[in-house]
Amino acid sequence: MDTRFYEILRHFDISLDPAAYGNGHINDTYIVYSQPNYILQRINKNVFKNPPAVMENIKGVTEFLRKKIAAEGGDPDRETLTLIPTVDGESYYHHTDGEYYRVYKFIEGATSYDLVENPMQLYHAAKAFGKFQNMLADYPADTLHETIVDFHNTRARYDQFRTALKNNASGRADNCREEIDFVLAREKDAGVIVDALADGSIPLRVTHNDTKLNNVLLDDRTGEGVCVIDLDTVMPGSLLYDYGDALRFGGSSGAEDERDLSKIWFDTEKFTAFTRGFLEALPSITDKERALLPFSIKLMTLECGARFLADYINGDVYFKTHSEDHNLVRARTQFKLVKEIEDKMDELNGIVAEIAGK
Ligand code: ADP
Ligand code: GN1
Ligand code: MG
Repeated sequence: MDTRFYEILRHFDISLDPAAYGNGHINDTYIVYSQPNYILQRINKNVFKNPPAVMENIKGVTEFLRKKIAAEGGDPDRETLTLIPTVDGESYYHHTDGEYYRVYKFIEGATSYDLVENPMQLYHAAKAFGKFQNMLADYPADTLHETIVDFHNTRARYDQFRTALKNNASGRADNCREEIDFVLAREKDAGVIVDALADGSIPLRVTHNDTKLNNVLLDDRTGEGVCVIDLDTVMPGSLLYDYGDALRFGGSSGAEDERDLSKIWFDTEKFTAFTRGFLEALPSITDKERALLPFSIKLMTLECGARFLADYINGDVYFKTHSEDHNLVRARTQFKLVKEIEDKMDELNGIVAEIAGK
């Protein structure tokens, strides 16, 4: 059995570790330089209440993907995450400090982008996320744990938002009345996707649910998608969650935490590139799903903005922050984008119809 996991934990003082890595908002990620390199992660227990269930999902999904990738002649070590087991053969290590750690093979020769540099990156990311959904289409969905309950249930997100307002734990609610009103004024949209899933008018699929551009690695040589990562939220959901969330981030002209809102707009070129890749990869999309694509970007952006704002009001207890108003700044970019998407809705619907040839 591979002893490297113990070695890493013994020789790597995680709490003081200088080799922190990446820009995820949730887990603590470290790079372990060795031959070969590894990624070590401490799972965020505040966000994921049941880390063993998260790991059971990831183990199941990555083993399933490995077989499919190998059968298609691909390289499973590069095209999906590879968990390094502990000496006891477990997929994670529950340390005496109460924390849960896991180790993945570091995927070389590929990059995770925190900012979109050109629309082609979105085309390739869309193909990778679309392919990911395709490969999981026959995964036994009933074996998946719901790692975060109601993750993209926007109605439930509104309930959480109202609870944050009522408690006002940070006392910051008075600093952001305009933003609070922006969220509350749009509640009528909250049920559209959840209701369509519930009445069966759109299908439940196995989805990734966190399709930020930095959760896919793009090949340094070809620019193509290599591997979809950050599998903590793989759960049954809607194709619209993956599409909408990817363009929430990728369709923006700027960073998620850009302070200068004049630099933030919704970029139809990026939108077109992503949509083209996604529709090419997922010909199984239904008419109703396709009709809701632009709307889903607006809803996922509104939902994420409401989550950032709720966290600001709760006192920054969920997302990692690097300044006092980081979550408020993030929420503002999301709301600027929501407004932009609302204004461009007809144009976006027209582009989808054109790409789909409808
Ligand atoms: P979080 O849930 O905090 O977003 P991620 O799993 O997305 O954590 O990891 C954070 C970052 O670490 C990613 O955006 C990526 O840059 C990098 N990363 C994670 N896993 C790997 C891997 N196996 N190989 C290379 N880079 C990785
Ligand atoms: C978090 O883990 P990361 O950084 O890829 C969050 C997403 C948000 C995103 C906003 C488990 O994603 O839902 O959309 O931040 N993940 C979780 O940047 O809450
Ligand atoms: Mg991530």
